[in-house]
Amino acid sequence: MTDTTEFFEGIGPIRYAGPASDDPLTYRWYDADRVVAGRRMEDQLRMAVCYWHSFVWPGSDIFGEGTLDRPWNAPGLEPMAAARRKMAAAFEFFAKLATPFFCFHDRDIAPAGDTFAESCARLDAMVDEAIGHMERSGVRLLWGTANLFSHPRYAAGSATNPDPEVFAHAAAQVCHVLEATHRMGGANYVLWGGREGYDTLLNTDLVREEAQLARFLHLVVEHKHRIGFAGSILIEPKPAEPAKHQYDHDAATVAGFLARHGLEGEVLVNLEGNHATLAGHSFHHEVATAVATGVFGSIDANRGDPQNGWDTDQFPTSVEECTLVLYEILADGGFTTGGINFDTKLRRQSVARDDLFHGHVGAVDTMARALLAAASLLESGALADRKTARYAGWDEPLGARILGGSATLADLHRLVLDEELDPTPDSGRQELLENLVNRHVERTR
Ligand code: XUL
Ligand code: CO
Repeated sequence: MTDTTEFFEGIGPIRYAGPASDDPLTYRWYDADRVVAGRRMEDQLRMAVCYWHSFVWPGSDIFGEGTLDRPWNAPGLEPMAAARRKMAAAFEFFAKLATPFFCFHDRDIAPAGDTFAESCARLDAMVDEAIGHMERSGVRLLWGTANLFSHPRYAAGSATNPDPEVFAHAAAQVCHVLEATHRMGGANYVLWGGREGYDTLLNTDLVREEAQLARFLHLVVEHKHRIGFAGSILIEPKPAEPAKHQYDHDAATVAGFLARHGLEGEVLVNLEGNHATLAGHSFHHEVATAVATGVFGSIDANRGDPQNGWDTDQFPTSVEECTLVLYEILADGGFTTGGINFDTKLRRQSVARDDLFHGHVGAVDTMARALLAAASLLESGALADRKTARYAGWDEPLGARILGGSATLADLHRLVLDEELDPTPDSGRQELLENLVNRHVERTR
């Protein structure tokens, strides 16, 4: 039976109230029906709440236990009754926040059973429960994923495990969750490989592990086509944590891996802000690189903390940073199957139940305001015009000869000698361009 307790009494639904609103539980920028760059804001941003940090995580860290007020995680309940209660809380939250999507791992929504068969049966029952909630609330699934990192069997990796029986187990689990995602009408399926890497090279065969990972992805892609899943398969790059080194390090590494193994066009990336920081990149860099290499799919919008070097998964608050990210996405034509998942968690001291709303309301408004600034920047054409002018030489005869392959190294040697070529540097105008971006961020209403 579906739990009918109201967990967030007196809150929501969160409504648009305009930039002058001082009520912290209203949207000042997110106006779902407002058309921006040709689409409703809701359809342009495709925002999702993640199940795990918001409804599963109790506020524990490696030094301490849970701190958060999470009455849906009532101890002592039978595991499936507890799962139903947690799901009722989650869907109440999604509907009250009024964002269109959510994301989940199999283990977030259904407890593992004693056998693989029991785990599958429990997941199927909770998928049915979720479909009921989705039909009633209109909330949709941005992506599903399998947890291939918590169970001890995956300590040495799932696809990249030295034991093929573990590979088989991971394949069986992904097969089941991919089919569940399909049944729920999910727009994407994500693979995050936290354990696909190594802790020491002393016991690791890099050649074998790369071949195993490629084989695994081919199996997933084949199965996607077999069952008629129309969504995208996405890899979520991260350089480290929990593995010391993770194979899907960043967007460029994944693009190279896909090309090496004939997976181009079949697998895209889900890029996370905090993972970019951990890789020594900006979020902007990761998105621009994925667009440039043809692997862009979706994003997990969160941020790290410059004072520490781990995945803090904080709510996004920088309009400027998100403007640059959304500018690249809009310039590429906007999201197709992808969207914005808030893979965000509260601070451990944010113990009040409504802190979950404050975190998300701020994140939604940050993305909405960034969308307005990105659209204004794109519409002005200023950055694109500057880039076109900067590379104009490449459309002239010399550039065309070089890129067309008709000029040899020796030809260019002769050309520089004969014509005494002596190019003068042009200003890169970085400061002017940074100020231009800021003007769009400041003025957008
Ligand atoms: C871990 C992470 C995951 C993925 C889904 O850093 O980001 O939550 O988003 O497995
Ligand atoms: Co993530």
